[in-house]
Amino acid sequence: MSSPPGTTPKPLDPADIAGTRTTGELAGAAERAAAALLTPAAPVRLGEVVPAPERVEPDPEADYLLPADAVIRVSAAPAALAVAEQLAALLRPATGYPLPVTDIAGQPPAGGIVLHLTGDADLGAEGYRLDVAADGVRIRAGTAGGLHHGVQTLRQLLPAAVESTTPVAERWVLPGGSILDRPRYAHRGAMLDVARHFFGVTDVLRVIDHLARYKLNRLHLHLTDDQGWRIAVDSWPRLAAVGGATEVGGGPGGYYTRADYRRIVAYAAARHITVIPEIDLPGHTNAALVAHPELAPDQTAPPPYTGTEVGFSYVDPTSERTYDFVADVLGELAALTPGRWLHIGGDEAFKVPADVYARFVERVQRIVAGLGKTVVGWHQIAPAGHIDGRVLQWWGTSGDDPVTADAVRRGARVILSPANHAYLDMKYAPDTPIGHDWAALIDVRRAYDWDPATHLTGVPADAVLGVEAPLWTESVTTRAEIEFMLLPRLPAIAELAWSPRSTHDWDGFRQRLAGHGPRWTAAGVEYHRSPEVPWPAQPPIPAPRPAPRERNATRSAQG
Ligand code: TNX
Repeated sequence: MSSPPGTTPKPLDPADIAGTRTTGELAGAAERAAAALLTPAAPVRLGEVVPAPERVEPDPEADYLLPADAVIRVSAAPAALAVAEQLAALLRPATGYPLPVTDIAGQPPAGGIVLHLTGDADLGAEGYRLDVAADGVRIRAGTAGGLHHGVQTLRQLLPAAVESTTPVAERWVLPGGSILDRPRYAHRGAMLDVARHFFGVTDVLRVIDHLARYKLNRLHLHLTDDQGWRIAVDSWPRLAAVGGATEVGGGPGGYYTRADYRRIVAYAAARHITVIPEIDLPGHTNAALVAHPELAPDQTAPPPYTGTEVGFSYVDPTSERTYDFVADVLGELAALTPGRWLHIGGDEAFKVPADVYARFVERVQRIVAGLGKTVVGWHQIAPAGHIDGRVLQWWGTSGDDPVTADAVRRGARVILSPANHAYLDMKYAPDTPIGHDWAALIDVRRAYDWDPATHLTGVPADAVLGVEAPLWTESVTTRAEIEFMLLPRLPAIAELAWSPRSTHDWDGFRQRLAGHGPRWTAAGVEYHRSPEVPWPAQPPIPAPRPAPRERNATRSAQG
């Protein structure tokens, strides 16, 4: 039963072992398994892409073998050239091929990989078309962003070993046929909480890589909270210097300099991802109050906070000094942020009376508008007055929220982050070593099985801008732990955000997702080996071991 070339190697087939009686037969089974391990991996099938493409037309006669002397040819526009250089940088380590990038005009038309910026309006701002033929691969798009997404698809169509950082002997075959692909939603995001635990620039860049792989286009950074202030503000230097020195559990904390933040924004932009920075107001501000007691309602510095409770702190909404602070901080952040959005938080300001809170939010919304930005806030800001373009990020658990529905009737748009489906800080299962469970246990199926268009009663499909998966980090302390919580649920959320509803199919999804396990392994990335996904056999990957300390925020489910 040795695997013919071109089939997936299977180390030890349980059926093979079950039927085995003698030691000779056992040795035979082991030999076959060893032989299978040496056979080349099956070529990926054209539809085996996450998120699922809009349209897939395989042509088994048209497989393409990438030759060692392949050239990447690209339209002569700087943004397209940058995409081509990234493709080359992705493919060079594992293939060991030189893959020079050249201008499309100067080269003969056939062979190699072509990235072609066309005027194709029907592909939209982010769509692409990918054609694999026996003599070459072509990606066409109306924008560099579309080419970038096409490149992510191309990458997934190569054998998993393409993710290796060192050269691998492999037949670099792409399956023949055509893909036409466009996103369902304009907003496809993830959030990283760098306030509860601080993560350095390289960790954030790695998260951006994961977003890019799955065609996400927004990174929301939760930059401030009770436990730490993570962004340098020139006009209020104590915020980062003093407020940045703490984190959950008593670690050293940290903050991003302006140069650090710019580096994150630029790296994201090069991957067609917009950074949405959040300054959480008026609550979740203990770290700011430690640095600036004059902002506190009693003008007294609170002790630094390294626990995981919420809802106790707030900047004084009746003091003009507070609005100076808000205007200065948001002004500097707006100047550093090329993206359209500023997130003002707004969640869990339990100690601020409702009418005072609404007036505070309205004033901060006007400050954001005055800076030329569009305001985003957690859905708690819903009762405040409408301002042009405002966006509510809904994190409830019930699907029924009349206050948010009313804000939508008044003109607000919604990003969906239902905590019981999209919160990546929730445990997968009761025995997940880190994470919370106040909203739900979220296995891969639960992350996947909901529909953004119909999730919120009274919020019509056209009011939904998209989907975002937040990772709160009260219990997440390392890059490996970030990846363990992201993978494999982030691709599930990405598919909800990108793929047409007509492709939605749990069984098909988990089969396609399974092929990503070996990719992450080849890339040295930790992931949770969910039992719901039929991962191909490969060496077991140990789960990250949590440090011994208090990890669970105290919280009850709320909508
Ligand atoms: C709720 S979601 C919070 C965060 C916590 C998270 C823990 C939201 C806007 N606020 O402060 O970190 O739950 O799951």
